[in-house]
Amino acid sequence: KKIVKNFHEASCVSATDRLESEDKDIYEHALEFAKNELAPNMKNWDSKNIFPKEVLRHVGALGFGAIYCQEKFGGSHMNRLQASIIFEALSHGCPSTTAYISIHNMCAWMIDTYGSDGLREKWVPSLATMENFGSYCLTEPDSGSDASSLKTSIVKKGSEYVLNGTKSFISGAGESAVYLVMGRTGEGGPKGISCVLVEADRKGLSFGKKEEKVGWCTHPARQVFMEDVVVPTSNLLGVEGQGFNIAMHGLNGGRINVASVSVGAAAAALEAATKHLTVRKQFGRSLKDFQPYIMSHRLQYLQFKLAEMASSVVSSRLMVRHAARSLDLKTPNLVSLAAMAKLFSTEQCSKVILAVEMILHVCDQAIQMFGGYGYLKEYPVQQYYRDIRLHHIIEGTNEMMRMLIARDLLK
Ligand code: 2MC
Repeated sequence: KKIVKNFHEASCVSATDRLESEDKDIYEHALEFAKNELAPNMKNWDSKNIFPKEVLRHVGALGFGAIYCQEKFGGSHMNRLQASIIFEALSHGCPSTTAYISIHNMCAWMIDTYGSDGLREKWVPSLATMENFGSYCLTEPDSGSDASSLKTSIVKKGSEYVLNGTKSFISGAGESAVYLVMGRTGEGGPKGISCVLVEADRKGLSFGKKEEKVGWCTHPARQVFMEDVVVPTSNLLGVEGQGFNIAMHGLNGGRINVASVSVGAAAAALEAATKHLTVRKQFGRSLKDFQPYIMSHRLQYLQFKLAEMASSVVSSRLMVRHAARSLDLKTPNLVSLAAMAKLFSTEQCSKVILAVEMILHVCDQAIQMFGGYGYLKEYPVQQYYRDIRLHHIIEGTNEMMRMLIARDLLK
């Protein structure tokens, strides 16, 4: 039963345009959930820094906890395009919560793809239902963009590994049951890095304070400290020295997912702005009518602005879905396409949301102290903006995305 309609379903900004009917159903299902279960809570979760565990379990029950993992371990066995569609739809309800779901999915996929059968059987089913949560631990206090210079040590002692080090900005830390830790088992640089699964109850694992963030407030980020944490060598993902490649393969999907979250937030903001222009009247006419015939008026450009915003949403979405299809097909250029999708969408979509704030701001100017709606927390656009602004930084800064694209062109 369809309750929520896809905004402008038959128009140029439709999110389901040209999708196969199965993918269209997936989008609408996720959107309905987002509008019914996420959107009504988004403001409260944000202002009170609530990590909505119970609702995340509903997300798991929908099959969105291990979207692209094997069915035999509880995954939904969907493709990357479908994952992108899901994250875009969910983002309408709460970009911050959706971004965490995307990181969690990256962790589930890494275990499903590189873990032993023992690790898969033990962890993927409960990650799929979101009974348990996962955290991805790459960044350290002194290694962000230069990820392969990380210092966390993983020393083999018989049938065990001993881990020492600190990880920073770890989403879900303190709440997650599993931590996928990239650490050094060998030489300096990427080839000496391995990926080990650390369970939350391991002795020597502890967490820093909950970071106070501008956005992404609906899930915690903390430092993760490891002091002589001992895990069995069977907790290794892949083989020793493969950890950096595993981390990067995870991030290719992560970058597409986070770009999808940006597209969803921008599409939601566009929807809000369009409705606002339609219902709000000033100077005896609806704001949507302030163009083109009152060209001298300060509000003259509202329609053009809306058209530019819609174009940004659609072009970003095309790029994201193109990258997702490339990841499904494992094309050789997938790294650059994922980087392009993230670079383009996160920046364009922030502009879309800034433009929404501008529209509200222009309204404010129009009748002199009309009220700064864009600045009020009552209006979700500021939250969309705060949440997706981080997407210029996480999962590889956009400067690193530019570097990856240029490197591909020049090689
Ligand atoms: N996909 C697949 N393989 C990749 C890859 C990618 N995206 N990026 C690098 N590699 C491979 C690369 O091909 C090479 O493999 P091989 O030697 O087998 O050919 C290996 O990894 C080493 O790569 P580089 O030689 O490029 O290593 P370098 O140290 O120069 O790394 C860079 C460069 C900038 C690409 C990498 O450090 C990077 O991506 N930095 C950004 C870090 C990042 O994204 N952090 C996000 C943290 S997680 C987060 O924010 C969350 C919210 C979860």
